[in-house]
Amino acid sequence: MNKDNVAILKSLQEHFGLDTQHSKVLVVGLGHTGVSVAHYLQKMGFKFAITDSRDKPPLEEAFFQVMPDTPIFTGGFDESAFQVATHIVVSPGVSLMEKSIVKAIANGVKVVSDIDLLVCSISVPIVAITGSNGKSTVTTMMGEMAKAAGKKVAVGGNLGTPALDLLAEDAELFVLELSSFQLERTSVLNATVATVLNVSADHLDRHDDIETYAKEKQSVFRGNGVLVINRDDPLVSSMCEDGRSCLTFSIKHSEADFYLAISEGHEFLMQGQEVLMSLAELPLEGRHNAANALAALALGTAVGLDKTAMVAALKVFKGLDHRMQKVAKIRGVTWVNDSKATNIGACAAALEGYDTKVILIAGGDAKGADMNDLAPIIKNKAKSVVLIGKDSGLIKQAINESVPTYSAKNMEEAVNICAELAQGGDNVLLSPACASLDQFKNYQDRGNQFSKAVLRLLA
Ligand code: UMA
Ligand code: ADP
Repeated sequence: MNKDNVAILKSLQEHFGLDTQHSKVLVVGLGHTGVSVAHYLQKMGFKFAITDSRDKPPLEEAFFQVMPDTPIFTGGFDESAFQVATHIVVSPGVSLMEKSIVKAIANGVKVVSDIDLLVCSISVPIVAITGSNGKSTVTTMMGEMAKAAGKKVAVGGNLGTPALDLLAEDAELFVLELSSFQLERTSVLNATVATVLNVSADHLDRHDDIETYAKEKQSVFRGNGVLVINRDDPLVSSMCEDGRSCLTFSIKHSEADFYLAISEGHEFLMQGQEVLMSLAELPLEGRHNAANALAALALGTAVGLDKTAMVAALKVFKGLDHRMQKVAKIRGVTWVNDSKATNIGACAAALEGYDTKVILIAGGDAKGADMNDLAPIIKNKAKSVVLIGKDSGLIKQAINESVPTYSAKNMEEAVNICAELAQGGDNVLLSPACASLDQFKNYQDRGNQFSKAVLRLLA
């Protein structure tokens, strides 16, 4: 449940020195986070302004309609606005290394995140989920499990609904997907249970190196809640802390609390000696989704969800669009849309799930990742690779002719090349290992263009 306003203001004052009389808050970024923060600050009676570096942020007009009196500075981060601010709430898409922000922090301005504001506003358990891959899947799974167990649950964060908008739901449980950007600017999170699902190279254009990125992820464990640890990931395993209650999951080791076991040729999701369900009953493709299900079961167990309800929810969970989503089977060729694979780890997990070699479509913006890390698995699991996008050269170079590569100008051409290469029984997988923004509006647009081009093959 939400705290009452008096308790919220007390908590904000204690943690951040925020008070409605003296504090002046600058909201940096007029995106979904910025708008949710503005609504929150207005409701709580704070003085605030907004700045966005773009000339015309798309949400500006709609925002102006509902809050015409809010000062908005666009077309650059306004120095004068930073000078009068006592606190800044920086949207996750804006780097803390921005000149104006670095200067403001050096001058004693305090950084508060939307997640901090949420934490100070509720008195119910939080389940916090981070990792390089699988966050959205596990967050959604957890939400479905909690609903099946009869909980009034609010599900959001990086997943889509900004954390502060979830307050409207006055829920008894919050399930939050948190990105490394959200975590790096959050200081008071104390989740009842938290997990780092895995750590693989991502966003290295924003973080100094993978160790720094892993540290940001690890901060999800701040406080004294239960840790849910992936035993199969060495970077995550090393995050176990002495004296903390810890649940482990694994698809490789039966010593974990939640694990996979084989019996008479069938695999089962297990907790200790108890069979929870057969893996065949999980309607999702890929072994990484077995890991996701085990993680979700561990998280649910830590907040006391009913086991039967959790398992029932998993058995009907169909997964999210653009993640290992089967588009069509045409003339014996199966086409799979994994457009959300925006980093090497996700593409590698997708490839690992196949027993036979696939035709892979990859490429886009590599975000500073080293494509040499992807080359061995491509060599093992791809029979040919069709490359698209800005950093296709990096992948081609890394593959170094160990697998035939083809270049395509756009998605339609990539699909057509795959259609020529594929024979009955083949799988064609779009799993780009890169961000999409160099050629597409977003990963959804990339996935939709893929699906449309595939369906045109039917004509
Ligand atoms: N902005 C600037 N200057 C900059 C960069 C951004 O002024 O240099 C402005 C943008 O113009 C925008 C505003 O800042 O108007 C806010 O941008 P934002 O990028 O923080 O976007 P939001 O709309 O607030 O969405 C954010 C998350 N976006 C990012 O982290 C990039 C959303 O995650 C999240 O769903 C939302 O908050 C609610 O919590 C998206 C995402 O891509 C899905 N996340 C990354 C990922 O999953 O890999 C981390
Ligand atoms: P995130 O929210 O962390 O981006 P998603 O659930 O949206 O995670 O999945 C993103 C990509 O990662 C998809 O390509 C999906 O197939 C892949 N993926 C999902 N779970 C895992 C996992 N546990 N390990 C590796 N890759 C995964």
